Amino acid sequence: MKHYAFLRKLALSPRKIAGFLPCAVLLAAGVAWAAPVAVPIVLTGADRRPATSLNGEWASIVDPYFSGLFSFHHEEKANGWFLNRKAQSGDAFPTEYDFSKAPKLKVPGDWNTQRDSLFYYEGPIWYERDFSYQPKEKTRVFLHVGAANYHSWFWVNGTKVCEHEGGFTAFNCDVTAAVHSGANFVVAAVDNTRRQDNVPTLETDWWNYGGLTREVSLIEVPDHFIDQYDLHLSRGEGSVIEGWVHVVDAQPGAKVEVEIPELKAKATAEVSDGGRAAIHFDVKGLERWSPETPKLYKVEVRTGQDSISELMGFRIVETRGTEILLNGKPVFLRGICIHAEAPYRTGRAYSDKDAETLLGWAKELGANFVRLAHYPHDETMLRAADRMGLLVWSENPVYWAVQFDNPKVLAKAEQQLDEEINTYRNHAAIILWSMANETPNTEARTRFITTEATRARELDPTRLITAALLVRAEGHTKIVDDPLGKALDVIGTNEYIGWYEQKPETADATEWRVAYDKPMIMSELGGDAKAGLHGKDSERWTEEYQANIYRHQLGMLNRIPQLRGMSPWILMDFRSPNRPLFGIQDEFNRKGLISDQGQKKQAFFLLQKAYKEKTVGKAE
Ligand code: GCB
Repeated sequence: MKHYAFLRKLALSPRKIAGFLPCAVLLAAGVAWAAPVAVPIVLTGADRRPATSLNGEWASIVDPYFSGLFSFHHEEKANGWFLNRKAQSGDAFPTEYDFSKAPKLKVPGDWNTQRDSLFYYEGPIWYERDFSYQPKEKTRVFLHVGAANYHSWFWVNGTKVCEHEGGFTAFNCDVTAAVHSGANFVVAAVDNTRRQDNVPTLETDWWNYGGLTREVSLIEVPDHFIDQYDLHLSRGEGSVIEGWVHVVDAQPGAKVEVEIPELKAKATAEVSDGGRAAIHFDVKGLERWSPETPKLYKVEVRTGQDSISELMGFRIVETRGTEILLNGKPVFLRGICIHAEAPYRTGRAYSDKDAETLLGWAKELGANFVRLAHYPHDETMLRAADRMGLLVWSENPVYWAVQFDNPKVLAKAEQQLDEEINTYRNHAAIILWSMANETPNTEARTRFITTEATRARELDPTRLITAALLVRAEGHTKIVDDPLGKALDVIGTNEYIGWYEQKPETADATEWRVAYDKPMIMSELGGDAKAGLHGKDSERWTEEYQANIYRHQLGMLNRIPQLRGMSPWILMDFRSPNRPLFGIQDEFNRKGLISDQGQKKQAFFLLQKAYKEKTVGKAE
């Protein structure tokens, strides 16, 4: 993007130097600059660093008018609730809040499923938590936030430490200057108000879960520290691992080491201008990561006093004509879409257990691929996918009709894309970065998403770029010619024959015309069924009707020559306010193959059979 050109010349990503040039970055992002506000940074592998957890119970105050931050004339208050004031006898003014008496909310966790009165709540809520801390010499300390939906503000001991937009990416606020020895407190305000110029925008088909939805911790690093790194297998012959390690505040000539002890392989490189050390080394005897052999290696990344021990797989993904190649061999993606909805308890998923359950079901289905829709999921999902051998489609939340002609919205989308890629770039499981879902075919849209795709390729040229497109029809012919296809490596298409259009049987007579000589993934298909509701194949909402959609779809999919994958909609029922049909939907999208309480529907077994017997998709 144009605003970032001056940063690129310095070979730095805007997020990376955000800590040093906060005002410039805010201006670049089109945000009005009032006072210097620290911009959070990305720490790759944050979950591999020793951390002090701040999970648990936080005091909470619901503040629908945001009077804790804004005065009656809507000016930002100097004595807002972030001061965590305690009333004193003789005070000349009343203190109208008290965190020590306020009810609690659990972190991580959305607020909607924790308190009945917050089920539909959209607005700001304040959080407060006490912690004790002992500052150390030559140590920087970051407040790590796994995700806060959507806009969040953080203060430590009354000092503002950062502000962040975007509900699905992790960020880290430098709190070194704000913490002190002994008792400390952190206050957060989180606002999940939907706005037209947000990403995502006003309309989505999932619940707008608010709050500190993922884990929060304190991470200590030495004063010269590794913030981001990228290590991957080079495309081409042999086994060469390449990439870079970036060191913040690196001394001139500082050394970086990358070691894979199991392979007896080690690289040493010098940090150059801009803080990056280029890595390039041969490894012998490397077992490549794949769904069949999800081999992970311990990788040590070190500089000076700082070190991170990663668990990484190495593999190559590329396209050849209409094929997707994994480690040089054609692969068919037998997949399923997944929302970050927590199995059994509903609400936003965040834990290892949630990930194991969801991805365990995907494995049981016979999948080798999951589309993590429609936003970046928690890193626990990616760690589990690496471990379990599931290829991943990871998605930026440019969903439906965001304001494509608004440069501020582009900056928000790019910021979230940067955070997603820089946080998750070392997960072997991820093969596809998806730019968007079901966007309207307009010039502004095509320009916007092409800009995003260019940005994604610059940040990470090792993966494939995709998006889920809408498809048009002429009679029984489905036509894939959305101009956005030009910007993609792999075309994703969504269709709902048998549910939103025509009958399940119509699929038998449907042909596909695809204008691009590229691999295609049927990124959505399906229909609703209430688990346990039975009837004829022709009766909507029954398990039989849903299974019948799948039966007819499978035949049609096999007739699309360039189809290289599929991810039906969706693994498990999930909450959506668009789905009020009483007694059937009850505010759940019921297109799951499994109910939110874990009951498998008939379509699960039908698809499982097709995946296990490989009767759908190209032979590999
Ligand atoms: C779609 C959307 C997805 C919805 C689904 C549905 O096309 O991509 O987010 O939930 O359809 O169930 O209508």
